[in-house]
Amino acid sequence: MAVDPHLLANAIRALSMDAVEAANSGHPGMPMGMADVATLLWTEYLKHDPADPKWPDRDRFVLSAGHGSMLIYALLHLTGYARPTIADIKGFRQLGSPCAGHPENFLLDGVEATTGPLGQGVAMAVGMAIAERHLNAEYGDALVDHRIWAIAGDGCLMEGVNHEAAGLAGHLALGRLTVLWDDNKITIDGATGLSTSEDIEARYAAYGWHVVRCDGHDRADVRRALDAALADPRPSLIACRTIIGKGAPNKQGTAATHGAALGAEEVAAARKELAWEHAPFELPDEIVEGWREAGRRSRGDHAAWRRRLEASADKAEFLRRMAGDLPAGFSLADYIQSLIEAPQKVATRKASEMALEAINAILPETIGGSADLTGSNNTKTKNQKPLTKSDYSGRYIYYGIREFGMAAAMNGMALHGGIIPYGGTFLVFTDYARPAIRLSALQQARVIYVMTHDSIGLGEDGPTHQPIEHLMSLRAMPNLDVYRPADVVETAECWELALRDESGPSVLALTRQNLPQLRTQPADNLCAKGAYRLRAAAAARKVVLVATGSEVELALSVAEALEGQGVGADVVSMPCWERFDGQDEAYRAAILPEGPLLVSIEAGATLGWERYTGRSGLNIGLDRFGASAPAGDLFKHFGFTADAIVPRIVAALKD
Ligand SMILES: Cc1ncc(C[n+]2csc(CCOP(=O)(O)OP(=O)(O)O)c2C)c(N)n1
Ligand SMILES: [Mg+2]
Repeated sequence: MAVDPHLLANAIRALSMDAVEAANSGHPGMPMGMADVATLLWTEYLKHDPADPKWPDRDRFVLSAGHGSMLIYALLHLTGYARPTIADIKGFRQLGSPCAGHPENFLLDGVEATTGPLGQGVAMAVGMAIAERHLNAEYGDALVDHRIWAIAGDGCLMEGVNHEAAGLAGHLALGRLTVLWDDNKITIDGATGLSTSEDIEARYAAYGWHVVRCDGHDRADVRRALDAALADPRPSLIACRTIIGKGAPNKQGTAATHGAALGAEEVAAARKELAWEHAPFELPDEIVEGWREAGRRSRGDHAAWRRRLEASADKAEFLRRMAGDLPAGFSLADYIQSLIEAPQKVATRKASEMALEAINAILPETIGGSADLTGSNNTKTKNQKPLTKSDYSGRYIYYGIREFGMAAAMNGMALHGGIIPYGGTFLVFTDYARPAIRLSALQQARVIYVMTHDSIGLGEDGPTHQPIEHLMSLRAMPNLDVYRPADVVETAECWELALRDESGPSVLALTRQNLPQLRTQPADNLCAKGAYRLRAAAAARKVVLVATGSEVELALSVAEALEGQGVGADVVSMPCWERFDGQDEAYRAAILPEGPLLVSIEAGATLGWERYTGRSGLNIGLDRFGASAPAGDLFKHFGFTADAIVPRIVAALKD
């Protein structure tokens, strides 16, 4: 016999308030307010199989309002996922429990995205919806035919990124996407009326979305809205009018329920109000069985899908792509060999395009794009046609001027699986995308950022466009590999490393200006070690020059000049700090030995180079904003010439 849906929803409410109470920390209001909507969604609409949480054709559910994390922990537990267990939930927000403060994708199956930074969940859901349609275009309905659901709060729909993401979703007509808005008219500071009076429904309609409203506590009305969303070809926003903290009789409807334990007294009152007589964390068998039964709902769909997969000629390739494995034997060696045979003097942004020509021809899983700088970022290759609402099979996305939205969408694509997304803008605008880059890193998502115009070398556009602190600030981010290749060969090597790194994002910092090919001998991937000796001192070694990107060429000319004065100088190219730091002590000491004067040269903030050069080393960089002028004039003006640098080194050697 079917269990009363109110009881199912109250199980979410009870678990949420009890877990927050036990932790004396967390957000009971949102899960209690959205319990009814989520119950209907998860018991009748969401296609998933708790016995196989990675089933590729499952629906994706994103809790964009990540502070309501107890909602998803309760849903996963109740529908029968192996984790979280009740013990995990009892450990909510404590060390060792997968029930972290906010949901983290790598801690629990069924948590498709790490959320909490408001707005980004919606934007990642847009990326997932792009991935779904793209893979559907490639593999057909038999293998790819699912939906993306997101729950967003008032906060998600205030954040700027929701504008970028919703604009893109409307433009691409991503009808598989449904955003359920927890329209409770409350945020932390109080009523939403304190800070906003916009018409969100009109705004979403203007983006080209289907918009429908319902009473989030009236099951029939929520069903009507969900059915309307399913029937409409556009992305849907469902405004669910809810009462935050519903069930807590004295606090519901107020900000007091948003982000604090309700307190023993109010929890007791809520138990009475909900007629929930069970002790904390105790769930009656009949309610658990009701939920488990709902969790088994899609088993038949799953089995039918498995049969279609077995019968599909695409099986092996589809599974390879969904697993994130590169094709067996993937390598850029032939392309790199062609460079050794016929050296090229090109900007590294152009070198990136050349590498991509080779990559995109052999990796069908790449989807490129740019935030309206395609011709400057060199992100589009000849074989890429645009991904549009009339042809989702395209492998190039015109993201428009939406850096944050682009980066978040790329996270969504990478998390969905089957796709390796890369996208470009100017390096200086990583600031616009940074919150999503941070989530790429935290979520261990393979997203490749093609960031061009990487220094004052971009020239006349001036200081607004010239990155200074960007390389260093990106290097400060955990689990992000920052590459700054010095020539066409290093660029290809760095691309290969970025593609091979399944468990994290990479930034490729690339030049606008041409650079000579410095690597002319066949070799293994030297960038893999992060830094390597490009030139060994001829005279007795007194100096080791460490440089990145466009300044490696300069370092070579400085070394030549020093050698002319009888001063032996190594040149170390260091395209990737993170990789170098991962080498053993012997390798690091061989490349950056004790004794010689260590000199860093990079046209950006010097902060941090001391870790390699020591306190007595010399750090040549730029700790002020740039200026508008041709690149050559700027390098001269700011002292990035051998004539300016050699005397500084000679003086330092005398100290
Ligand atoms: C980018 C970002 N800014 C601020 C916060 C802190 N924060 C968490 S929840 C919240 C209020 C969100 O209001 P709403 O989405 O309406 O959630 P509700 O109170 O209804 O649960 C804020 C400001 C955050 N998590 N992310
Ligand atoms: Mg709210």
